[in-house]
This record gives sequence, structure tokens and C-alpha cells, in this order.
Amino acid sequence: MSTLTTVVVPDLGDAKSVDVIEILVQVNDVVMVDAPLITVETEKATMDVPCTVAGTVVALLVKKGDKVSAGAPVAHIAVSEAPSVVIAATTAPVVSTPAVAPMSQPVSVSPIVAPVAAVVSSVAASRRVVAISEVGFARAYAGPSVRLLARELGVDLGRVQGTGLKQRITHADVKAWVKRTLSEGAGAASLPAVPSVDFARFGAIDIVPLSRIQKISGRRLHAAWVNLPHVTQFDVADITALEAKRLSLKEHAGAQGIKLTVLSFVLKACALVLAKYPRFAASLDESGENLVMKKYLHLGFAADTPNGLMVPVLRDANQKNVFEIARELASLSEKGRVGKLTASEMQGGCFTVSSLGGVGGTAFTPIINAPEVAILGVSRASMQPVYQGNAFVPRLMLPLSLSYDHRVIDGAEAARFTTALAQALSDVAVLTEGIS
Ligand code: CAO
Repeated sequence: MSTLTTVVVPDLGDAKSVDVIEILVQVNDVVMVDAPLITVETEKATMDVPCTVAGTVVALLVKKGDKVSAGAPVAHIAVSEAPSVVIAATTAPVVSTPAVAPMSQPVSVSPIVAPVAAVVSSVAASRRVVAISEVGFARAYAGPSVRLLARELGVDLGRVQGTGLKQRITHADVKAWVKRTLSEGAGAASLPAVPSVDFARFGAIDIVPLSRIQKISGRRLHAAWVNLPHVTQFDVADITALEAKRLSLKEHAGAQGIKLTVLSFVLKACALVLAKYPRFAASLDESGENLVMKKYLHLGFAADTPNGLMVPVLRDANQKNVFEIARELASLSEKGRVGKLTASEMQGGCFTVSSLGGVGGTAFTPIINAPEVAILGVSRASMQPVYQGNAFVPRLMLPLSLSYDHRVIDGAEAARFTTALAQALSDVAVLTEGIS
């Protein structure tokens, strides 16, 4: 005895009428739960439609080249009455089951489907070394055989960078990821996984993919977070005189098409102080035993763009006056905002400044842009009562948050650095040298 189940295309998010680019099974094939039946391609990714039950393929209801939308029938599967452990978890024969696929965006999970999902996920979990994000896995741009390889090796495809055509993930990418993870030793492979939660059990949800830049910067931030021992040193700089000078220069700068912001002065001050504290612009070499001291000084700055966080690099900052720095800062920021930054404009930085001064806040702990060894966070300047002589006087104070790699920089050195930076920010004559 067997019952017939129709597997359908699961929720595809915004995508409608997507192309069927591969048929992965034939009539009479015996398939397991989660086995890919077909591959569809949206504008953003290729995805496999998995089988939701174990059984035998009785009929294929689509062919290569067809266009399908969510809910379209894919195949009839004869489900044997002598159930496997997975099927035993369902309490009733399923006639038309929405695929319990990671690519789906379940608004609600039916009581029939939920136990299957639970069993599938626990069977899968027992096979895995690293917790796989099923959503990321399903959305990754990779063909079926690469997916199979990734499943066998327990690789979370969502974390793999594709090097194939249009960044498609290849077999070599999966193997390289495994090699890298193993060589990292105490790296991602051995990190304890955060709990995997089926949020749809608690209410309606939407799945919103991260942007490409968020995915790239997320991987880099995570690598820096887990690999570098971060410490953050806080300080404040008195920029009362600097702000008065900035306002007095604003019109003159504006006439030359320059927007003279606080950040331009902070970058100029960093260039001056880094010349005296070159270790803060150095990097550890791959052995981790030598410092690479650089005879150039390129400064990165974090820019908030519609596509996510980017870090353009201002070259030879030590050779530029504050007007030149302001001009380049504005031009690179604009390029970032309209997505026109080239790769070389985001490479070669020695030290990064992340300014949230235009937004707000009093302090934060920036993550070092490795392989750099330090990053300066700048928060919004505010008027503070400062005790001078024998009275409190109002001064404009700029909060500084310096995160540093403690393998390279000692705490006392970091405190000296921020003290020197605060000093440099009060030395208006030096900061405005060379402008006309
Ligand atoms: N204190 C007080 N005012 C400040 C300030 C500070 N620390 N920093 C900036 N301001 C002021 C500017 O002077 C400017 O004022 P005026 O219009 O009067 O001149 C205003 O705030 C807006 O500045 P801005 O943000 O447009 O320009 P900027 O040069 O300071 O910064 C840029 C440029 C690209 C760094 C910024 O737009 C940005 O993207 N910041 C976000 C960076 C970020 O996301 N960091 C976090 C990274 S980790 O997720």
C-alpha cells in the first residue's frame, strides 16, 4: 500500500515564474526526504526544490525550461506504507505538501509538516560538524552536485565565496573552504553553534536576504572578531578651538567646493599621530611573529552606504593638508553611496576611522579592520562642563574609542596614542598647515 504525495514549489519570496534549469530525478527513482528534485533559477540565486517525503517518483510534472511559481506541482511521490523513521513522524498521509524547504518563507507551519521538519532537522543536525544555515544554504548560487558535496562534507554553502561564473560556487570552492577551516584549527569549525530556532513556530515571519556587501563585510568582521584580541581605549578630545576654526574656514572651503567636516580634521590628526606611533599602522605577518611596518600611510574610513558598510581608502594621508583630505573624503564617500568605488579604492589601508559623529552616540567599540591592528571610533561631539582653573567651563568634547589588537599594542601605548590624538586635535595651527 502507498499513498500519493504531490511535492510543490515552496514559497520563493518575491520571485515569481522562475526557470526550471535542471531536473534531478527520473520516474521510478527512490528518493529520500530533502533529496533535490529540480533546480530553479531566480534573478538572485539557483535553488533546489527538495522532496518533502521519502518514496518513489511516480510522475514528474515539470520539465527543463518550464517556468514555475510557488505552489506549482513538481512531482507525484508514492509514499510507502512501511515508513522510514522520517515518514513515521507524519501523522497523516500528506496529499499536497508545501515543501519544508529552507528556501521557503513559512508564514505558518502546519501541524502535519512541523514534525517532519523537526525530524529532518534533527537527523541533519546529527550529521553536521558545523550548524548549517538552511536559508543561506538554499540561497547559495551552486549546482546540485556542489550542494551534494557540501552536504557530505557538512559545509554551510551560505558561507562559501563562489569563484565561478557570476560567483557560482564550484567544487573547488567547497574544498578550499574545508581546507581553510581545518587549517584555522580553533576557527569557525570548532566554534560552538548558536541555537537554531524555527521562528515561524512563534508567529509570521519574512526572510530578507543580506545584501552582497553585507555578506562580504560580515565574513570579514566575524573573522576579525574571532581572531583578534580586541581591547577598546576610550578618551575625549577638547575640540572647542578646532570647531571655531572649522566654522571660520567653512565658507572659504565651500568656495573651493570643499565640505569641511570634523572627520577631515580627525583624519589629519590621525595621520600626524600615526607618524609618531607607526605600530598602530602596522600589520602582523602570516606567521604572527613579525610586524610589517609600512612606509606609506593610507587611511580607511567607514562609510555608511545604501548597500551596506564600505571602507574607502584615502591614500598618502600624511602628505595631504586638511582641505585635500576633506575633498577626497567627500569624493570617496559619494562614490561609495552610488556604488562606484573600485576595488583598488578600498585596498591598502593601514588604519581605519569609523565616525558616527554625524549620527549620534557617546562611545562604541569598533571592530578592527584586520589585518590592520587598530581602528578609531569617533562619536558625536557635545558641550561638556570641564573643570579648568577653579571653575567649570563649557567645552566641546569629542569622544574617541580606539580598538586595538592586544597582540601588537599594549594598553599603556594605546592610552598614549589617544592622549596624543586628543592633543593633536587641539593644535589647530598644525592641523590647518598648508591650506590656502
Ligand atoms: N561631532 C559633531 N558633529 C559631527 C561629527 C562629530 N564627531 N562628525 C560629523 N559631524 C557633523 C559634520 O561636521 C556635519 O556637520 P555640518 O553639516 O555642520 O558640517 C554633519 O555632522 C554630517 O557629517 P557627515 O556624516 O555628512 O560627514 P562626515 O565627513 O562626518 O562623515 C562619512 C562622512 C562617510 C564617514 C559618514 O557619512 C558616514 O558614512 N558615517 C557612518 C560611518 C559608519 O557607519 N560607521 C560605523 C561602522 S561599523 O558599522
